Amino acid sequence: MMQTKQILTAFRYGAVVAGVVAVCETAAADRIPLTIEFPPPLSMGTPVEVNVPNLEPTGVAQRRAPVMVPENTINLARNKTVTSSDEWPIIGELEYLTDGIKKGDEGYYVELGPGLQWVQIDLEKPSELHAVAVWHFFSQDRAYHDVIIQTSNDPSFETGVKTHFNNDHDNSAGMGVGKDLAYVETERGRVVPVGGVVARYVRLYSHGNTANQMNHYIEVEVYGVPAE
Ligand SMILES: [Ca+2]
Ligand SMILES: [Ca+2]
Repeated sequence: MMQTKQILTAFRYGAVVAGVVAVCETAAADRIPLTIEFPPPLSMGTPVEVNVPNLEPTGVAQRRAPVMVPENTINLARNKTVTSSDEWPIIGELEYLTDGIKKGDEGYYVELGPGLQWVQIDLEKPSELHAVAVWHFFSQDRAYHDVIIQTSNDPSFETGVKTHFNNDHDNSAGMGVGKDLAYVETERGRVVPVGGVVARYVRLYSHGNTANQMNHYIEVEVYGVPAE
């Protein structure tokens, strides 16, 4: 009797494991490489030295494999509401972040005040998210300090916060030491995988850059599966 029970349990366990494996394989098979439309590069003029201790070597971003996403993934951030720690930008409007225009020229970026600032996008519904793409500014060689990308279902980011990217190597922003590298901005921005996290809000921090103390954004895209 005992033996039969054990065998049955083992059989059930095996069936469950096989089922899970099958589901995972299906999910992986349905994934496609995320396609992102990159704007044309801008001629940079005289190269400027970018001096930060944790800088990513040149060209690494270009060689990175695309993020694999479900087929029905779209940019959920398009035309969504943006708020910020700096409600009154120095140049431009917060709406520029989600207007779909990714040009590097004057007139297409918003400039926020100096110091640590954040921008936040309300996706309106908790959604399964796979990647966040950000373009700060790419008409000059520069790296932004303390780039931190988080998601949460709490608009105040006090609870349930997940950090997906953090290059604050000395914890000056107070959100923990970040292991990600600083990077020189290009027309390819930065695409950060967020692993299917379910969240309504996306928040991005920065603390000036290697050229000046200001914070800039041209566009932020949040790729995910639209909520039902
Ligand atoms: Ca824009
Ligand atoms: Ca720092």
